[in-house]
Amino acid sequence: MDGGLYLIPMFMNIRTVFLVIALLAFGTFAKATTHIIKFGQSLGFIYQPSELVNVAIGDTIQWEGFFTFHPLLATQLPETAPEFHFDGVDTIFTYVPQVNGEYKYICTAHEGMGGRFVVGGSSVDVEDQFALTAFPNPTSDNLSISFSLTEGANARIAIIDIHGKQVAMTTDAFGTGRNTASINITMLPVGVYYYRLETPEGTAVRKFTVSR
Ligand SMILES: [Cu+2]
Repeated sequence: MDGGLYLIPMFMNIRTVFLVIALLAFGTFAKATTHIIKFGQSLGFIYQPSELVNVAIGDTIQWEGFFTFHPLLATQLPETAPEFHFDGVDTIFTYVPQVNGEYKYICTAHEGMGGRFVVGGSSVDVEDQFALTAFPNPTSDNLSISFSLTEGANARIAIIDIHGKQVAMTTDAFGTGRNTASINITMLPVGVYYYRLETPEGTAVRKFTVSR
């Protein structure tokens, strides 16, 4: 009798332990959040919210609006985070960050329309870190891109158009400190472009103009 009464709570305890484990596992899985960012239309030329600081790896960033009118382009990415851009007819675009750090993006059609999100609470402003600049700007035939690295590394410089598509590219080994790379842009038609510096420390994008 005593033994029987003792066994029932034991059995329930084991079940409770499994239940707690299952709930914890589900809770961890279910914690992945979808962060919705709306833009355009009645909101005007802004992203709402334009800032998200509590994003976790594996969360989904979901933009909702008209990308053909407001083309989306990532302008800052931490470390090895893949770049993103979208100007398709779909009214939803999603990105799942896999690297902690600060991400920035813009609408390429409207000056000053941009936003940022911080993953894992760590915020390193890569743009400031690189002190990325280009000259001359506007340019007609050649663009010199100047940037700082805290450690020597192979870096890639891509020229992208307002749709985020790569139109020119160069790769080289660069040293610690200040570096300058030149890229020939004589084949590019007049217009607005971006140069994207991709390094192991992160990726940063800035605008330039081709005029002749
Ligand atoms: Cu826009």
